[in-house]
Amino acid sequence: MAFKNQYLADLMETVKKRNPNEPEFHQAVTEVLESLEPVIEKHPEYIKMGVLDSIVEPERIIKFRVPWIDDKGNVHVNRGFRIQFNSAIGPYKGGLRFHPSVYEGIIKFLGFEQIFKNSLTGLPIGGGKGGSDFDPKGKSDMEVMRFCQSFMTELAKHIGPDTDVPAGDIGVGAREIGYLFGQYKRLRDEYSGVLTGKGLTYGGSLARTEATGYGLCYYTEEMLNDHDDSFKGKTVVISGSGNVAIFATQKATALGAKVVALSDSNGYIHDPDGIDLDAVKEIKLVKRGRIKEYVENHPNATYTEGCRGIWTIPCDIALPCATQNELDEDGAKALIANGVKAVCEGANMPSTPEAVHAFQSAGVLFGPAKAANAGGVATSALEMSQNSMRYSWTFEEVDAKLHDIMVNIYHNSAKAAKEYGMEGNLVAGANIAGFLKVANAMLAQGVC
Ligand code: NDP
Ligand code: 2IT
Repeated sequence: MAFKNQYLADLMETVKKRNPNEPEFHQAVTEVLESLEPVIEKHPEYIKMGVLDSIVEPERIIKFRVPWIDDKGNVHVNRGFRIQFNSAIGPYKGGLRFHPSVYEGIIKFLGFEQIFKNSLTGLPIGGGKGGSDFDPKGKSDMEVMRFCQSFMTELAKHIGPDTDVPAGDIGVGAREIGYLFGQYKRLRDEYSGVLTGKGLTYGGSLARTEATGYGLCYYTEEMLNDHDDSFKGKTVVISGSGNVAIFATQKATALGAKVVALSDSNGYIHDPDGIDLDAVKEIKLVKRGRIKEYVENHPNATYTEGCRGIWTIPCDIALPCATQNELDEDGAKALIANGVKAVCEGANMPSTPEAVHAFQSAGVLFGPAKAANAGGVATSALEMSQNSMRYSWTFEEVDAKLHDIMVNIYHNSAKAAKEYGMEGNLVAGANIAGFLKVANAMLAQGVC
């Protein structure tokens, strides 16, 4: 889509020129700037004070070498990144991704999205993201440990509980966070909430593991309730089979839906009887295996090679929970043809712009990632609060706060969309509501 506003068109050109060959970052910025057209027409002060020029430029980019030694004694060198994007409303906060596809553009898009997502939670957290092109798949625990220790040896110089608080993302779960935390503590001689997603024996919060998937379902349920509908009796397709997908499956099932499909980067399973989540947890969380192993013990289930075909399975609700741009226009058209009612994004930017447009044009309820998957980082912020208090809330207390946060995100986004003349457009609503809080904090703090 072309920008009607010349200032925004010029800004987008500058972003592309300054960040060449980073299509994911361009995609994320384009979507946000498009939503902000009516906002800056009403508030020219954001342009005058350079808020938009600043918000698309990271405060700091840290890029470093990560050497490590495998079990056979061979030396490997990976690249590490931490992008500290915006600290207007709190310390930088956002996950670390370990995946071979990671490069600066991926971390930049994720860090940019994180600014608005974190703002939507209503909690005092700025935006940041990091990671490495290291692939934890097929590595031994000792190799992962040595990698994490090397990664943290550099990262520790740049983070801290009041400065920047990383967490998990793709390829970074409890095991990696444990090794990273251990190394930070050793280097700094400091026991603090410098990372979230920690184990429960050393400062982790109850419900953080479940939070992104649960939060996604709380948001989706609220959106459906607002349209006199719910998860009850619905057929659901979820992509991915990692942290977000597994706990989205658990909560959607608890809310009365039947989840019939999951995937990984090789292919997808379809179980018309409803996914047996204990079996998936055993394969993915305990054995770190592949999703195709599921069909060995589930005779009614089928496995298909290739992950994009998952969107051809008929369903009422689709929850993409794997990775960016995994749901394209063809996938969207297949879902729409099969009568999908709602799509909410568990992964970050899983739908291409063409897919989002197809859903919105067809009247499908569409919940964008920065709103729908904010439950993970929101609960990370609750972990930071508990660490600061040196106290822990019960599972039920954290879960209740998470639920309230997701309900508020839905309504605040819906309200912002309406206020700016785009009723029902939850993409624009999330971008506007997320932006306003950060922009006003930036204005108040002066050009800096
Ligand atoms: P995990 O590493 O636990 O799981 C990732 C899942 O996505 C795996 O099933 C993986 O399959 C699949 N996947 C990864 N890359 C690709 C690819 N290129 N094509 C197809 N499938 C792929 O990560 P999470 O569940 O934590 O993260 C999933 C998504 O949710 C990401 O977009 C992440 O940014 C987002 N997210 C995560 C949050 C969290 O708290 N963890 C919070 C908010 C958003 P395979 O095993 O084959 O690689
Ligand atoms: O994309 C995300 O919001 C996350 N990976 C979670 C970040 C966090 O700090 O918990």
